[in-house]
Amino acid sequence: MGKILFTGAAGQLGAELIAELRHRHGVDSVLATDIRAAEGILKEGPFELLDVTDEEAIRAIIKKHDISQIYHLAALLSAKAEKDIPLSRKLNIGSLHHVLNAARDLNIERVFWPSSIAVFGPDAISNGTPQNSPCNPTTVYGINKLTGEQWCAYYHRVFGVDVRSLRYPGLIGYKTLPGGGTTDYAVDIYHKALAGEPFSCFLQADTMLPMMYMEDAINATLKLMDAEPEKLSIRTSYNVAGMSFNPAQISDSIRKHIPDFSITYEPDYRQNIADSWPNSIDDSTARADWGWKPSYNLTAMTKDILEKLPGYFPVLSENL
Ligand code: AKB
Repeated sequence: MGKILFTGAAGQLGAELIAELRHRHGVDSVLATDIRAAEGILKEGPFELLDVTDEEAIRAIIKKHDISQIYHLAALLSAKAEKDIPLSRKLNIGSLHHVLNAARDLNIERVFWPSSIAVFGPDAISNGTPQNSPCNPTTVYGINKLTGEQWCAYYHRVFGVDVRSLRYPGLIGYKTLPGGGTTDYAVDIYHKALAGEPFSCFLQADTMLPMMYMEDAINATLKLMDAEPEKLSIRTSYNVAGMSFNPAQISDSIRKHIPDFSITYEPDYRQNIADSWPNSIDDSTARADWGWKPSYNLTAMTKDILEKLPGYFPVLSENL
């Protein structure tokens, strides 16, 4: 097998997936790339600067490093995408085309591309949203994700590109500080709680959203990428679920460890984005096809983060 290429490596998901894959296959087997210089663990292995809107630059890196798998994570998250439609199209959709074309032309064995629960809009069944629920997203980010899913399915069907995808819920980890997402409040809240500060939440207390602890997200991603191709009945993107909660419930779970923690609610434009997304997700197809099963609920995640975060110096990230 050749090397594994990551784009958007400095993001919330990239940094942790890279650490796990380097642990499994050796440091030199994973090439991290990002538009920003390497920080933190990304300095501990091969790294190149890469602007994924430059198709030739992607192809040059693939050839130079003998790449056989690609995790294409570079993207603007939902809140940022709403503020810059041209950049979000160029980055979230344009670069996906560059990667899919390169995968087709340069014999890449496998590609991973992240989708999101943002593909679902207000028409979707909001509790236990099924895999094939009507989508009709109303956000810039969701429109791009739904488009990207269809392109992945097309490249698989027509060109045989083995591209795989998950519809991630809000991802919660403590090793990076996400920037630009609607579900980011559920990461920031732990940092404020541990600093002994009150938290001002940009969503209302009862805004229920699907979420997933980073450990589960890493596990789901690598399980999907390791699955035999014949097992995969979905070539757009798989629903995956971890837990669902609202801001009031996560603050209650923190208060069990930090009784003085306080939260106030000041909803902004991100409330509309959150209101258009499901409350909870049905992931039975992922469970049946490749054995997906989450391990963390809200109680277990809060305990783990509050124990481990104090020893960490998270890096700011704006990709998935
Ligand atoms: C975001 O909030 O933009 C992301 C997502 C749900 O895709 N975390």
